[in-house]
Amino acid sequence: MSSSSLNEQNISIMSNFSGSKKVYVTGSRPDIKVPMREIELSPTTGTFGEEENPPVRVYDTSGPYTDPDYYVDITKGLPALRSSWIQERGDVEEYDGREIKPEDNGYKDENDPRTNHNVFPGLKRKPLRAKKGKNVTQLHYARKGIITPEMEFIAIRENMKPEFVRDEIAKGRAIIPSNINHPESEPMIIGRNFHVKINANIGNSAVSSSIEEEVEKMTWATRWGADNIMDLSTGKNIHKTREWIIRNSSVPVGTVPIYQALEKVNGVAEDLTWEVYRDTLIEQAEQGVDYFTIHAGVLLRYVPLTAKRLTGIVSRGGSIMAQWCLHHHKESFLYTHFEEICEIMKSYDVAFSLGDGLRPGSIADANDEAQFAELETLGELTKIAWEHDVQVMIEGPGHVPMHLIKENMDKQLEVCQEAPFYTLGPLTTDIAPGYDHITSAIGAAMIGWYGTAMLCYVTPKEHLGLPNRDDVRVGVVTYKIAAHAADLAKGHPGAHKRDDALSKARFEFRWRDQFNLSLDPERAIEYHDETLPAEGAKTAHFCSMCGPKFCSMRISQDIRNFAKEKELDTKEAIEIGMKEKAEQFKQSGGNIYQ
Ligand code: IRN
Ligand code: FE2
Repeated sequence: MSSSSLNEQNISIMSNFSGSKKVYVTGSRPDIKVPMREIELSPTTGTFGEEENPPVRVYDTSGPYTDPDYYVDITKGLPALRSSWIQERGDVEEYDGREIKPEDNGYKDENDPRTNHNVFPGLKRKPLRAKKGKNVTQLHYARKGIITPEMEFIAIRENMKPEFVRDEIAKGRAIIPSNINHPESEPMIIGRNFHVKINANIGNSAVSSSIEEEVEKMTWATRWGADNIMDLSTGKNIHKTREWIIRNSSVPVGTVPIYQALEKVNGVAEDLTWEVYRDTLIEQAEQGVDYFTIHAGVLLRYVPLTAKRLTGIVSRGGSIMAQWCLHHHKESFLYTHFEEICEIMKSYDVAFSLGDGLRPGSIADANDEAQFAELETLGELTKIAWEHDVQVMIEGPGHVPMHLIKENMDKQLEVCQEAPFYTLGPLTTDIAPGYDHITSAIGAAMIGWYGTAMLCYVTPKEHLGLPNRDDVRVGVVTYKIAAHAADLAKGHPGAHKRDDALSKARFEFRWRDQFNLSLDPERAIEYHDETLPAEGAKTAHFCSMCGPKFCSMRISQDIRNFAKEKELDTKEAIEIGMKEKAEQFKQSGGNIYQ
């Protein structure tokens, strides 16, 4: 595939949702421009005149793609919005970086034409790293009392005070994944006192999918509301795929570096070494990966605890490390070299996402000894990372029935000293392959309510295959529902505004506004139009669910108008109104099915 084919509109240029426009709120300096999506609403027209409905502003993850003034050229990548912030702090230096070797892309033969060293034609960039003795993490700055432009950006985005953002970071309760080599990213925060975030996993595998498709999945996922994406590519062209994704991603990008390290040793877990792994971390940090899943809690002595499980070890990274530990009968190099990993992390500001390699993979295995033993170790590692001022979040399960979910959250907060929790669902039952976005969104909503800061999406293809474009959309929207339901339950300030605006639009039969305010306006309109496609139906006072006569919303509106006209109080009006309705009903033949 050539780069030009990528430019020939294979990537669908992202359009904004109908009725929405992109707006920016400027901070204390002109280069802090926080994007928001503004949904315009039509006025309420009633029997008693017209009344304006103010536009609703919502959190916007779609990046410059939905800005009509932005010319998209994915071969050049996105503008480096954070570049000057990073440089101004005076803590970074450019350097030559690690030479990209053929095996970084999965090809052993240097003459293999697919080994394209010129990985990103539009950008000849030298990586940055911290100057000797410097630490460039947001946690380090926060602890020094500095409110960075990244923190101010987030304060505007979340409608919070900048000092509060700084304080939450300093306490380790929240993280800003923000590698200095990913200046294209729009700052976002993961912490339980902010909006609950969602992550979408994308990535090719040995059997399916191309670079173009992966870049498209990334822009597509963020259009629907993904706050983060993880590139879980395995197979060929890993380095190149990741470069394209990062250069075009306005959201933080996470990876699981052990996957690429395993490719470098031809998929033989026992051949992995600390050196191969360390080089992979540096390679990815230089590219700009914002957080690494590192399964450093899978200890040799925990592996036997999984022997009696119904589904053993289901984490990919966890099983690779378990195999290595058993084969060598040694403690994992991720654990023994943890401090060296911290040194790398703080030179680039890569955040830890401490992996749950022993998460339960079935309802039967939930909350078992292996799972909680690993969590203890993750708590211990959190302390070490914090000594280095490295940002940390903790990964969590998995498959957990509803009554066992709260224990997970409570334990995590205690053991990991309130470092943000990032969970995969959890799936609340095992019996619905094909619907695991739903089995898991139930658990995700619950654990989000209890305090999980980020939810890793699950698509309908979970356990069955690699998600395609539509699965990504369904997965993201499903998780936006879980995250928003949690925000409402936690009483996140302002979270209900969109609900209120949508309900008002629904009650007033402003169909267009109802669609535009919804998480998936395109699906809403499609379903509506399936039965009532005519333009007139967009203002009609009913839909095809109950038909014109039995619309409860219409009846209660009629009651209100009736009360106003006759100057009755609502109770009287309801009584009289109900009588009238009863008469109408009887006169029409009294058949509810007509
Ligand atoms: C999130 C919480 N627990 C696991 N995850 C995600 O699972 C993790 O961030 C990564 O995207 C994916 C891969 O995990 P394993 O199977 O390698 O552990
Ligand atoms: Fe599973």
